[in-house]
Amino acid sequence: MSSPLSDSLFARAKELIPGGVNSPVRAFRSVGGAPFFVKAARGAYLVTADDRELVDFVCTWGPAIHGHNHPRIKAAIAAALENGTSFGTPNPYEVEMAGLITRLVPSIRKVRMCSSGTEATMSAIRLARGFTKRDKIVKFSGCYHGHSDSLLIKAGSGALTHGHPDSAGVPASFAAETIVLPYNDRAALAAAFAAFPGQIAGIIVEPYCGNVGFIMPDPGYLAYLREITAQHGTVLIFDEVMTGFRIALGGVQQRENIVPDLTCLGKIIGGGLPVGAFGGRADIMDHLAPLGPVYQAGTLSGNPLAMAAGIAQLRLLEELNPYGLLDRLGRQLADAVVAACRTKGIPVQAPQCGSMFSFFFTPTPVRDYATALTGDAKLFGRFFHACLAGGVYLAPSAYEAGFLSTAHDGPAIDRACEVMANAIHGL
Ligand code: HOZ
Repeated sequence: MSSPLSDSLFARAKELIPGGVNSPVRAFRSVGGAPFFVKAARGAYLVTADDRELVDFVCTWGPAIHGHNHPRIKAAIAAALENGTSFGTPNPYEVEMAGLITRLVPSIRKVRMCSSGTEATMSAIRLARGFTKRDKIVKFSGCYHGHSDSLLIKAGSGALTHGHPDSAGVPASFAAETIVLPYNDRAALAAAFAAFPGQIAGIIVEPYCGNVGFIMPDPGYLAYLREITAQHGTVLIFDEVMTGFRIALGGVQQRENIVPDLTCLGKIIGGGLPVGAFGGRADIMDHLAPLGPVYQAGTLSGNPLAMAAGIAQLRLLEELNPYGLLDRLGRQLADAVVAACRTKGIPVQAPQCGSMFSFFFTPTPVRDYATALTGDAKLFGRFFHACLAGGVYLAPSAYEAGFLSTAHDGPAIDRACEVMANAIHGL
């Protein structure tokens, strides 16, 4: 979707910013072509620098669950702005936010705010290590937990998309403390506990994976994680940066009825402003400085504008309880693509839960990293570009989840279903 304005902005950006982007997932390298530039976003739509309107299924990578620039969130930010942008002291907003989070996600008895999902997962890992006095952690291949050293190993998202799931720059000695296992594989986990008795500080998992495409757990798998971690005194960390307040008000843990020890949050709780949070059992959280020996800090943690935006977003979710609507929209979209693929004879897997979805062009059911890679990424690239030409924006990677918002209800979803079905027919 090149245009003179986007092309010249990108040319200039490439001179000044590595790859022309401030986060690799925004580059179009795996689907081909060049990213477009956006000057505004409203409801379900992005407005490009060239005045094209696109139905947006990236939703700023998850936060925009009420659509872009919702009037209530805008008003909350504007009101907070009157009082200042950052205080560097405790503020009333962060207390209100902590109250909301602990009420809506009952496994979180105490919470610490930070500025990104990466900070949340990095800090939760350090806390698990400090609490257990053990060094090893377990993560699952294809899960992405931000870009801290311990976690950038067999990682999903941009790391996988751009072919560097084990990032350069992570010392081998750090990586040696991270045990990487296949998701949904109970035997592999049992073997790891047997191989490293009393050494595993924590398991971190995206309970529903969103960074290798969208993948759900086998029935009973999350309960197994809870059981085996409890047996071994290992901290169970749910990374709900994507799924928190999106899959349900109380996240995947509410939907699956699992109580993790720690939970990482981000995206939705910032209402579109930079934010992260981690929280859980009070006895673990009290190991954080200033009460305990595990250090964690941040100049803009609990930032009043981000807190005000997040509070407005969470209150709106409580008021509207939109999860039935979001699931209906998600199913409508998945059904439209699956039906078109069936007509055309294209094998597809379309996992979807509520407002998260993805499409893998493969006959193989997708339940982990290895099966996700069976998807035809080249075909996905053609599908992506056909959608974009028709005015629908999906994440520019076969290995990212799609996101819906309440604003997609109505003309946006109908238009998207038609465009996406036509895109399949044209492949
Ligand atoms: N976590 C998101 C990708 N799966 C988006 C954040 C980023 O820019 O990497």
